[in-house]
Amino acid sequence: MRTPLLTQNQTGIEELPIRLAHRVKELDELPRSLGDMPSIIKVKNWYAQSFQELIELPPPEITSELKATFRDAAKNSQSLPQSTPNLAIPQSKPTGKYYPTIGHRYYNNFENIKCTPPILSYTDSFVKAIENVKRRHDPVVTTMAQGIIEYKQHRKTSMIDADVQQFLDRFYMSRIGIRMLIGQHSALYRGPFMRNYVGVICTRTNIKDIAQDAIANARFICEDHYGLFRAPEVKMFCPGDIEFMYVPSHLNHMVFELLKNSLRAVVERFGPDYEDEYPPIKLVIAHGKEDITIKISDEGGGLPRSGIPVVWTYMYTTAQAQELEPEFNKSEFKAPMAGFGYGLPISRLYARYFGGDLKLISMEGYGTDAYLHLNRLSNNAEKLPGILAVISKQQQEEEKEVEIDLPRLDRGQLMRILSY
Ligand code: W6P
Repeated sequence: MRTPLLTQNQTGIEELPIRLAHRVKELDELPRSLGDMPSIIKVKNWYAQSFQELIELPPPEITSELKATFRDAAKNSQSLPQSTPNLAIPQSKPTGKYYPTIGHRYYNNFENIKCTPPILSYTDSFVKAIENVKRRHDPVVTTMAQGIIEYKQHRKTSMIDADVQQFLDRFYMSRIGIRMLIGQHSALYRGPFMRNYVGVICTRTNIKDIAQDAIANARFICEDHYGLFRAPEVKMFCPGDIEFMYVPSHLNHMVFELLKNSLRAVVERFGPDYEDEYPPIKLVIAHGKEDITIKISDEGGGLPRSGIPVVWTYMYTTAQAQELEPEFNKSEFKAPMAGFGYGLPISRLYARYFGGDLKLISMEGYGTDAYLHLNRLSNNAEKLPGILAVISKQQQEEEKEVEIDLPRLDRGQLMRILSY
């Protein structure tokens, strides 16, 4: 087996085949009653295929002449990392500027270096390969859900729901990590290169803007689904503009998911004919030294306390979807406003991925409060390898050389991020 050149920059992308291999092993070691389900096997094969594709990616041809060219260039330029494995420089970046990547810098004004076709085409084919992996794995969540349905229909053993729950929580968390890794690497290579962004991480994520966006989308989906003229109102309370480092798409996903649940509860409690009487949903944003919390409160009638754990389970939700929607199929699975779906447990995983959490507190007969706790990732940075970066604000505003620091994470957080 040839060793592929996976270490292109320090996004940790070289981890990818290892993670994929771990998932193959875990899927393979599931109790047979679950692991033998056709959909689970399908998913396992995707992971195996992706692993193989990466391992077999032909390495670039690096001639000794090329090596010498780079060595000379490294000598002439103090700041060029001596051991830069990142040989191919994306052509789309402006000349002469430093571009932040994680732990490395990209340069594209190597006057005396020609990025020879083999190297460029390797980097290119590498990014294409990982993007292809990402695309292949798009339907993993729905296919695993299908696998759980198959398992429930063929259940022969006493494997309890808690085991399935634990497995899926781990499995989906790992999926978030893998997709983050690919997304980050591909965004750093391909762009778009936007101000305040490092790959898919926005160093100045504006919660208010994201919440506003999620509110508009969730209300639109709600109106569409129930045929309403006006969905319940969502009142936002936000003390000014709060900016922090986060992955905007994750934040959007979570807030949107919570709002859909609240809107659904309100509309279903009062019925579609009482549009003018819906009590508004309240969205409160608070920030302190450590936490940023978003609370979403609805008066949708709430859940009994015994119903709360059920909201987080994967097995229950598939069962529900199946019973409530006889024509349930894959395409409907992701339908807007559909059931509890997998939206809540997966949103909680997104929150936990960066050290946050998602909690529900309900008053049966009245309504539900969802608390989305986000971690304020420290600017007071310590250099650590990883996939996160903080760019100091002043330096960025001055558009000077950008110093890249990594956020201070406690050991637990770091291990979590690095090990998924
Ligand atoms: C409900 C059930 C629920 C789940 C998640 C968020 C909000 C709500 N409201 O009634």
